[in-house]
Amino acid sequence: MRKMIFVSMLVGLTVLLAACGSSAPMQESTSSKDVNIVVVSNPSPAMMGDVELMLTITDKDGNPIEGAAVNVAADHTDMSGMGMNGLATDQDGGKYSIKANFPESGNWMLTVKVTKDSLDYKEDIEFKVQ
Ligand SMILES: [Cu+2]
Repeated sequence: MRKMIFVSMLVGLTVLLAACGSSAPMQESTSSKDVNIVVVSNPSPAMMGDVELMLTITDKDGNPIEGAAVNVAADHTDMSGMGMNGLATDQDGGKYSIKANFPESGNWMLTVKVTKDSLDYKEDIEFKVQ
């Protein structure tokens, strides 16, 4: 519990510092670089069957985004009706992990949704399964 409070204070401080350090006017639109998502799979490259996806999520300054709700959806690009999704587990340090079972190889599309406070970010990431 104490750790959680510390983390949220740290993130709050980071946001404040970024806001003070920037002389640019506030912008409403969320550019695709406000949040960076890097996905690594285990095994790598991903194989058909059980795969662990590890996501590293950082803000535009490279600071980890911790304590966010991270929903990962996977869709088989070549077909419809093969979607699955779930909430990734927070591993601290801006890292999140989720296990998935890919029933088929081919081109999949991961849709990662990151929500935290006023942040509401979504990104599609192409993902190949061998
Ligand atoms: Cu399929």
